[in-house]
Amino acid sequence: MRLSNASLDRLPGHVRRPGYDRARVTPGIVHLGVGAFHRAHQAVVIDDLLADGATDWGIVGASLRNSDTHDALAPQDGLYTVAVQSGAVTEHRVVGSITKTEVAKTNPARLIARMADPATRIVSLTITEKGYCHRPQTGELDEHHPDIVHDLENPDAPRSAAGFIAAALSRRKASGAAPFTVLCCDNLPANGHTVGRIVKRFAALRSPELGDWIAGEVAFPSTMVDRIVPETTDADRADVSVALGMIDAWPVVTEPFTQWIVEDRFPAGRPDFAAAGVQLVADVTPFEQMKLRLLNGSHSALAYLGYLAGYETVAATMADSRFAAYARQLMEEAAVTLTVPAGTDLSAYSATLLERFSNPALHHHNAQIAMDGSQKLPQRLLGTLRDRLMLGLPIEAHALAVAGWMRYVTGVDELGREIDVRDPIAPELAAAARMAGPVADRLAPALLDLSPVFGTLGADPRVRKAITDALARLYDLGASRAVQV
Ligand code: CS2
Repeated sequence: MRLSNASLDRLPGHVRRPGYDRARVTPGIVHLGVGAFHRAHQAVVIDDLLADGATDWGIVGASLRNSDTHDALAPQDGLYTVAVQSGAVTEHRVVGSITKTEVAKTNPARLIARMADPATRIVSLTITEKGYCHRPQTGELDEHHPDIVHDLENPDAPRSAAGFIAAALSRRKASGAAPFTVLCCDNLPANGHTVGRIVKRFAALRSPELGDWIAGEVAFPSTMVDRIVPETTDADRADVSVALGMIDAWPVVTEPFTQWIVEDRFPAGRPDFAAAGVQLVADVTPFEQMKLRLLNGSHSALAYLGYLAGYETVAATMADSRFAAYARQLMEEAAVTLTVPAGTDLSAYSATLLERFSNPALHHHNAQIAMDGSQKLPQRLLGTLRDRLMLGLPIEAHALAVAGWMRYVTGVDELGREIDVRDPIAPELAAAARMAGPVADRLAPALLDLSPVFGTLGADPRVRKAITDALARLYDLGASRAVQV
């Protein structure tokens, strides 16, 4: 038996299921990037709100590239399980808020029409950092990105998120309909402003008039999103199907913790997010910076250095007390650069992070977090580094994290085994590594010269020295000993 509307009432009693009639739900949100993170985060919030009666806020979940999520969920009427894991306990919940799935590539016109429909009041996104086709260091649209070049030539059959948003907004402008709100749920700095800047620039390249209309009419609120959601494995699929007594082709596995902080700017309306525990605030910046620098910064550092030391998951890395101490040190160093968000105790926040990273039930692979480092480093590690220099503080711990990335992207681990380096600029990284060889004082400067990642920071002699020294230590001692800085 397969999970679907028809089999819902055959689920065992311990599995929570949608507390509303799915047939009455109509779509109010189009979500771009319907991956594991969205399904364990926003879609759960909406599931709660639908149960509270907000039935006009169903989600149409679109994948921009692959059809795999659609292929798994369509036969299940969009239903899937969220398995919340903590220690030995797993709670299962079937979520019903995604009422339809689309594959943008298969039928771009249908997705644009759905986004252009006035019933769509929010277009939200989790397309990962690289999905924005931007320059991570400056936050500007990369006008030479192949998808952007393609979308400017084919505005009605785009590939990028910016292309779809501009196409749908152009349709709404032409028909006199009010625009939707664009809600970015990715780990980008000032994510609303950033996606706003990218979309406005893209639209202006299409037509200055469209660019002006978007600049004047469309809201791009910022958000801070947080829940650790590892990639689903076949073992997860098997475990969930046993617990359900039926097959779920694509459940998601996550931790108990979840947080969503949203800038309250929705001219086209929004569901009553607060009723589902979302924090609505006037300014997300301090929350977002805290999360990017404390959580994601140490996550990336653990991923590179833990991987190099031979650990497969974050929890396994954290079980080595040297790495746990290093993560704590990174958090302390990042904390002094932050404006503390109202009502937050940074040491309690950091303690919770260390506990979350150590959750042995979550098999969060270091390799997954290590992916796309060129897009992640600026907001996760380099901002802290820059601020600490300005404050006249030492930067060794953060320099070592960057050195960890450098050694990782050479594509060879400490035992000489090949690393599958996944990054939009992987060829450039590989070329730099090949030219320099595994020699710290050649490799570090070669990578620091990559201005899309390091900007002007890479030219600062203090940064060059600290990172080169850290990389030399890493080559001399190996990651497990180097983290004892
Ligand atoms: C992780 C994040 O994969 C990564 O880069 O650091 O996905 C992290 O798990 C989430 O941001 C937690 O909210």
